[in-house]
Amino acid sequence: MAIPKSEFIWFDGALVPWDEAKVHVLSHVLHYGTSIFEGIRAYQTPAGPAILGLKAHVKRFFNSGKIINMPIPFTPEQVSQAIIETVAKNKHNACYIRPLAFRGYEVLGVDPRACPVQLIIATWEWGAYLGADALEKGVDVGVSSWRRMAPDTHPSMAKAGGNYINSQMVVMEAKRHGYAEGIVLDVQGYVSEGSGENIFVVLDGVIFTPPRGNSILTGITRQFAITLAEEKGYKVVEQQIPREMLYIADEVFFTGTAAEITPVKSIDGNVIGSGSRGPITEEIQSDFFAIITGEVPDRHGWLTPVK
Ligand code: PPE
Repeated sequence: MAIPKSEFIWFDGALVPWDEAKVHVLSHVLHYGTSIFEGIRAYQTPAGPAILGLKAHVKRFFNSGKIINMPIPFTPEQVSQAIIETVAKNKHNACYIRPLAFRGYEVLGVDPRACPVQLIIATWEWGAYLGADALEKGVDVGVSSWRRMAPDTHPSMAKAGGNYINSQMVVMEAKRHGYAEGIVLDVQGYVSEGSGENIFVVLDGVIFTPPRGNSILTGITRQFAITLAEEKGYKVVEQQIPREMLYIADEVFFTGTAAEITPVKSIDGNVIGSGSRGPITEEIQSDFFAIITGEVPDRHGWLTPVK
């Protein structure tokens, strides 16, 4: 489905009409994937729209820029304010927010440094990422034949445009096989993540997730899930996960801004647990949704009101 248009896109310091936010075809980013981005959501709460994890996302955005040597020509405070302004001016109750910094038009050739760094912030309304039933019923997924990029190749901790060729190969293969999503192993064969989600595995009451060293993007939602699980008294262990641990897991779930907290009901045709959303997944999920929709107090300060 085409992106549902909003009124404005914030572009290099000002809001411009959606259809006018354009770049030159010789912009460096188009040729070499020279961009960093974020995916953020704003949720509808009784007090108006609120942005989830704004501070953490803006911090990761600047860290991504630092990692790939793309200095963002605004301060974190300016970017945060611009995000709030864009959501407000587009009059969303709830939306997905996409800040993107990229190298623009000046020179071509691999070395990007002479090209200006430009910044856009777009917002649109985006529903459940992995399908309407996914949050409740779970999704069928498969392990990809592709591997996540090795740690000394692409920087997985940077949310950089170029990294997403890997994710695209993973998700296209998964869909070709009839799955909703793919799980990708790292270069050593340990579980890394989904094409656009982090992964958690529940086995014998303990919750496992791959650490930074397994070529993951360090997800903001991943950290929210860890916080909520620990608060409930669960032990969360960051450790290398062999593929077969997925098959014998009691529960598996994905976390991500777009995917939120989505249960996995089968992997490579192996039914996970009872083949539907598991009880620990449900507990963390309902806690998460209660906070982000303002049903219970925002005890961790995760929400930023838009107005
Ligand atoms: N791993 C990858 C590779 C990834 O792209 C995401 C987010 C995550 C983990 C989870 O990170 P976080 O959102 O901070 O919890 N993927 C974004 C892009 C999805 C897209 O299709 O574009 C997202 O969820 O917004």
